[in-house]
Amino acid sequence: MTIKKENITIYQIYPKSFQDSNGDGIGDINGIIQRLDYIQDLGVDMIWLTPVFISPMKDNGYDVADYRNINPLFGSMEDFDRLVLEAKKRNIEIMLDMVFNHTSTDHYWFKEAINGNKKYKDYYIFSDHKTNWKSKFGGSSWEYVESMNQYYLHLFDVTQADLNWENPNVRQELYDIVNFWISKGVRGFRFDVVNLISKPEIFEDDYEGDGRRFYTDGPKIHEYLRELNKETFGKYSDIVTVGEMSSTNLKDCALYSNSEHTELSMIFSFHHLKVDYKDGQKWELDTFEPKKLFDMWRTWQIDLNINSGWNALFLNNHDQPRSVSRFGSQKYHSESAKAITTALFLMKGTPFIYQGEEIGLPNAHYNKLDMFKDVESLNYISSYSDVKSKENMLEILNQRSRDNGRTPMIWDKTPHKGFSSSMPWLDYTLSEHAVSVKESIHDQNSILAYYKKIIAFRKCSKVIQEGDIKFLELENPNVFVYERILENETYRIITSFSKEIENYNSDVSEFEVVISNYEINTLSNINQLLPFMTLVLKKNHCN
Ligand code: TEU
Ligand code: CA
Repeated sequence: MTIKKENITIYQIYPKSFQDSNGDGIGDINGIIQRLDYIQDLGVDMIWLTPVFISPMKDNGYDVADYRNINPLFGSMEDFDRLVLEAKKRNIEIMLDMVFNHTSTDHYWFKEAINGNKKYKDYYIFSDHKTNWKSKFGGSSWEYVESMNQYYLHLFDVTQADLNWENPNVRQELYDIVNFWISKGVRGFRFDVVNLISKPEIFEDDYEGDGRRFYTDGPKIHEYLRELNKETFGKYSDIVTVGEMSSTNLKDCALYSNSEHTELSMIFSFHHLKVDYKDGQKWELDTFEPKKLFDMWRTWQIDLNINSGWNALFLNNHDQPRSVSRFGSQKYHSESAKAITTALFLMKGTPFIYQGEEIGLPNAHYNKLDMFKDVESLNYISSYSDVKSKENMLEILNQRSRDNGRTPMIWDKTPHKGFSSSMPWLDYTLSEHAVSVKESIHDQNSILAYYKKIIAFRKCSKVIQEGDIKFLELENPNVFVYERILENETYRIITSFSKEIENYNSDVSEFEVVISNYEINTLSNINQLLPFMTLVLKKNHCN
């Protein structure tokens, strides 16, 4: 099969938490190789690995100190080469994570810069004055370097210094890195927070916000992405790219993912993952109203389609709490996991499954603050411990911490869950709803079995891959309905996001049931939907 954004499903691996092969409690590349048959059996076409490069791991690899070598924690370059080869044998390609907005302050370039090497000083953003911009991980986004009497910019952690994309030498270095990995057989790239790389010419205080309006989707962003494309992956027809777009907008995203292929294949946007934030604040809890999610999905689908852009379809990744805990239900754990994925993955775009999602892995449900390990969570605890109680912070972290998505995989129910032979670097989820891969494989009704069904269905359906999308029943607060249409075929996908039985009337006599998360084979009239019921219905106009 030729790799095309329309017909592939991508599986994201967070290597640290996937499979440990040497008993140090940390997942590694050889562990991934051991699990390739499982991944192939799922039916996915590409694996995205979050960063496995040399790194002090302050931000779990998003602080890269050497882009061309593998972190010994994860293995060696030989291991990586074997992974590429073994994956290809199974018709699976590898996507790497390129963190090009910033490097670790341990990177040779940064060390040279603060040692007074002028060439490398111009690789970063140094300034005599700081602005009032906030780092995305808390605190100021400028750090003072005494020996230079200057500040450097870090939009993320203080150990993640922003690169100066204005400098053509920096851009060339980064393009060479992409080409290096292409020559190793890599066929996919995810570009981390790539819409933040173009900074303004003048740095000024932001009196309306935290500074992001000055550098998000910045002045030269499209110019830089076009150059990156032209100098690297744009020379090949079988490479898939996705840009992570932080706090972005529809207009730029249509350009980033335009069908002329001058920038990237597709985008990750996050507006749909802020629908349960109170007043946009990550650390403030709010009740989830499904209609807010539906509205956001519809907006992004319709707008990117009209403007020839392309969405990545996802609810989970290593920065997000688990979708089943967030938008689903504990009581209807299995039904809700299946419903959510049906609604999401049959829309127009490229689906991304995040490790563990396919077995319905829930949030961490930790019972102690010190079980959290993520730099963002630790910064949160230290900045709020004076104003919030421990219980309150624990409740919030159990819903919002990035560690919810980073707990190790549960392969079986032995003490170390088949993940490792010793204590894992981060505790397993304590949730009683966690089901192992082993249990799932033997259960025809498992979430895993259902994911396989959806992936396989998508793979052989041109309508789902390429058809138009039309949304119905826009005012319904709990039921999400759309049709996918191509030539003489129509699929109607109806999904309830309600824990209750929904009164819902619809004449579907022209349709047949193709997939459902409840045992239903035929139906002519719908009167009600059971909790988290999903139905994939098909109408053939020639009949
Ligand atoms: O994430 C960017 C990003 O904006 C998120 O970290 C976001 O701020 C956070 O999830 C909100 O709570 C990317 C990577 O995915 C993330 O793991 C890195 O920490 C970050 O970039 C810096 O490289
Ligand atoms: Ca290991």
